[in-house]
Amino acid sequence: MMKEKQTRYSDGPVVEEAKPKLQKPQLYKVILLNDDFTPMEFVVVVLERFFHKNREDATRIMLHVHQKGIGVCGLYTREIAETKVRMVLAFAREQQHPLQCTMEPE
Ligand code: TYC
Repeated sequence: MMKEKQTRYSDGPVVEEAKPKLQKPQLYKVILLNDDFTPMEFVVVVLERFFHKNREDATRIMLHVHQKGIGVCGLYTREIAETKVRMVLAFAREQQHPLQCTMEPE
């Protein structure tokens, strides 16, 4: 077992052990934007289906976006966030809703 981080050789140089560095990945906010046409119920379903929100949280987030114009659905690493955005947009277009979804660094 490694007990000390520094080893001092008499009065000589202090030797530092290399610290193993694990970088935390940059996280991205996945964002929903309000519009006048997408039904509230559809947005709630999107939040349940793609962001694993329960109905209560999904409704709260949908109403926040409806009232403020923008809102965060969740925080994800870049590739997961990109996939969520694509899936939401594909689902909305399939149902012919103009819902907009995007991402930005945390
Ligand atoms: N504003 C929409 C309506 O009144 C509801 C809505 C909420 C649409 C959130 C988009 O991201 C959205 N039907």
